[in-house]
Amino acid sequence: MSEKENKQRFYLTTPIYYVNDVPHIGHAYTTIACDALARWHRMRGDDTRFLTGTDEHGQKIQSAAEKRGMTPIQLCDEVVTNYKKLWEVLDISNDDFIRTTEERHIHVTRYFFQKLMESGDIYMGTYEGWYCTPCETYFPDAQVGDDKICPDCKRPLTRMSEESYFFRLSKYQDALIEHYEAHPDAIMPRSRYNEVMSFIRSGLQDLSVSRTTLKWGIPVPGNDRHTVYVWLDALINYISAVGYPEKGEKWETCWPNVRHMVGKDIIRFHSVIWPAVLMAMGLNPPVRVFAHGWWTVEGDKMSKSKGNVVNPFEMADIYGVDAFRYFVLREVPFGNDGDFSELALVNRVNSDLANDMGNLLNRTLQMIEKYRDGKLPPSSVFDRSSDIDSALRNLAVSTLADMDARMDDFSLDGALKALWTLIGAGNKYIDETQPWKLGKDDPDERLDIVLLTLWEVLRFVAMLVHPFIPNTAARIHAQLGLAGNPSEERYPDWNWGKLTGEVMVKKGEVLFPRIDIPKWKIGYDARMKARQVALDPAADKEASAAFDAEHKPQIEIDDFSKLEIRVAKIESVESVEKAKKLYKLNLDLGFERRVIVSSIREFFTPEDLIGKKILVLCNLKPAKFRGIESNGMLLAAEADDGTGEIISLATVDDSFPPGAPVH
Ligand code: ME8
Repeated sequence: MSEKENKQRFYLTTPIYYVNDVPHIGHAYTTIACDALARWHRMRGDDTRFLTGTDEHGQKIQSAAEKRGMTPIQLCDEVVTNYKKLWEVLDISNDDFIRTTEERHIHVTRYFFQKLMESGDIYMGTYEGWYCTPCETYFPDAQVGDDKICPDCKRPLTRMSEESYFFRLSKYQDALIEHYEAHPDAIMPRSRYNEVMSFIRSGLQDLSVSRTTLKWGIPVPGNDRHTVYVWLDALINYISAVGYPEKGEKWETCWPNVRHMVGKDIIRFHSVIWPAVLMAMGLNPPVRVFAHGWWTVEGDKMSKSKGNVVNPFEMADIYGVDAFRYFVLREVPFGNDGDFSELALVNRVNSDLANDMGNLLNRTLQMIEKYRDGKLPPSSVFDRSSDIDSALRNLAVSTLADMDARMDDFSLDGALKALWTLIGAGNKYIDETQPWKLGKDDPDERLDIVLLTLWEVLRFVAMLVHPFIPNTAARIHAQLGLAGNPSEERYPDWNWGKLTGEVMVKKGEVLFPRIDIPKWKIGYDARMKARQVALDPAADKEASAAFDAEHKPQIEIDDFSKLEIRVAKIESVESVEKAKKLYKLNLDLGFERRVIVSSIREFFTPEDLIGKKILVLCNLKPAKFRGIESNGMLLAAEADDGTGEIISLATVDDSFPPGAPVH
C-alpha cells in the first residue's frame, strides 16, 4: 500500500458539552476516545481535524446561571475554563474549540435558519405538546404515556402551547431511509443503526425549531421574539467551526469526511435531525455517527445526589492521566455500556501497564545495558534472523495493520487488545530465547539479534500505543534512546530495522510502579468516607475519629510545605439552616475574605468565636456543605475528657495580623 493510496481525510467531532455543570467521566470518555482516533489518523499521515467545544445556549444554562446569581454568559465564561483545563490535563490534541456563543457560530446558525425559511423547509406554526425542560424537547402525544413523564429522562412533562417555527423533518423520511440503506456504516454500532432505522420508519413528524419562552439563545433572523431551538443551534457547531458558508480549504477537506462521536442518548439528534437539516441545505450528511455506551459507577447509575460522579481531574491526579486514559479505552468494548470501578482500574494498571508493558521494556533495556553497555547492535544482524525472530517481526508489522482495521471501525479496545498480543509475544520471546544464557555462552550474534528484535518491538509498541497513552509512549521512546516524539512519526516510514548509526538506550524510571492493593485500599476508603461527609456532614465526626485513631506515616518536609496555613480573624458567624452541627464562619484572611463551613456549632456560641484569631489551612480544595462552598479548614485540637468530646481552636496572639503565614 503506498502512502498516497492509503491517505484519508478525517474530520472528527465530540458533542459540544453543556456548560451548566463541571465535566465528568462521560465527557472525558468521549473526548479521550476521539483524541485516540485523531492521533491515530495523524500518525497514518491522514489530513486530520479534531473538534470539540461547548454548548452554551438554552434553558439549562439560563436556569443554572439564575441559580448562581450570574448572567448566562458569565456562567459560560467560568465553566468553559473547566473544560479547557481538563482537555489540557488529559493531553487532548483538539485542533479547535468552538463555543456556541462565538460570533463565528452565531452568524452561521442564523444563515442556516434564513436559508431554510427561504426554501420553505422552515415554516411558522403553533406547537402544542408535552415539553421536558431538562431535555429541552417536545414529545408528541403518541410518545407520552398516562403518567406524563419524559420518555428519556423520566421527569415530569409540562403541557405547552406556543407559536413556533417548524422544520419539515417529515419530508426527509424517505431520503434518510434511502441514505442509510445505501450506507449501513453511517450509524455505528449496528444495534444503533437498527434502532434509528426503526425510529425513522415509524414515521417522522415536523420539528419545532424555535422558542418564544427562552431569552438565552440565538435570535431567529427577522423575528426577535423567537430564539433558535438549542439543539439546532448546537448541531450547527460542526459546520460553523470549519468555515461554512465561505467554504475555504478547511471546509473542502473536512466536511465530506465528517464523523461524529456521541453518547447513545443523543444518537437521534445526530442521525435523524442533523442529516435531514443538512440534506435540506444541499449538504452531505455525516459519513458516520458512532454512539458509545454509558458508564455506571461501581454498578450504580452515576448521579450527583448519590455523590458518585467520577471526576476526571481527580482520577488523573491520583492514578496519572495515562492510566485513566488506558483504563476507559481498554476496559469496555467501545459502543457498549461499562462499569467504572477504581479497583478495576488499579488491576488494569498492575496487569497490563506495569506487568506486561513495563516488564517488556525493563527486561529489554536491562539486558542491552548489561550485555552491550547500552549500545544497540547494528541492523545488519537481522540478515541472520531465525524463524523465531522473524515470527515476532511479522507479528509487529501485522499488528499495525490489524490495529488499523479496528480503528477504522472505532474498536479502540480491540486495537489495544491486538497491541497487547504483540506485547505478550515479546515477553514470551524473552522467556523462549533466554538471552541471559546467550549472554554467557555466545556473546556475539544470536544475542545481538534477540536484543535488537526486542528493541524494534518496543519501538513499534511506542508508536502504536501513542494515540492511546501519549505521555507513556514518549517516555518509552526516550528510554529506547530515540530522539523526537512518537507523535511525530508517520507510519509508512516505520520500516523494521531502518535504524542506522549508534543508538544508546537510556533506561529511566519505571513506567508504572505496581500499586500495592492493601495500601491503596486504605486511601480509597478514606476518600469514599470523605465523599460521604461532603454529602452528609454529620458523618464528619465518625470519619475524623476513625482517621485520628491511626498514626500516620512519616512525611517529607516537602509534604508539609504544601500546606498553606495562615492566621484568620473570625468576623462573623452564622448558623447553617437544617444542619445543627454546622457554622458558616466569615473570615478575614488579610488579603481576602473567606467562608469556611465547620462542624463546631455544638462547642461554641457565635460570641465565643467572633474576633478570635485562628489558624486556617487555606489551600484546601473547596467543598460544599449544605450548598455552601467552604474554602479551607480551621485547625483545632480534639479530645475526649470523659464526659464527651471537647474542642480547642488553634489561636494566636491578638498582635498577629490576619494573613500572617504559619510555618
Ligand atoms: O448532550 N457515560 O451535552 P452533555 C458516558 N450539549 N457518557 C456520558 C455519561 C455517562 N455516564 N453521561 C453523559 C449534550 N455522557 C449536548 C450535546 S452536541 C451537538 C450537543 C455523555 O454535556 C452523553 O452521552 O449533556 C453525551 O454524549 C455527552 O456526555 C455530553 O453531554
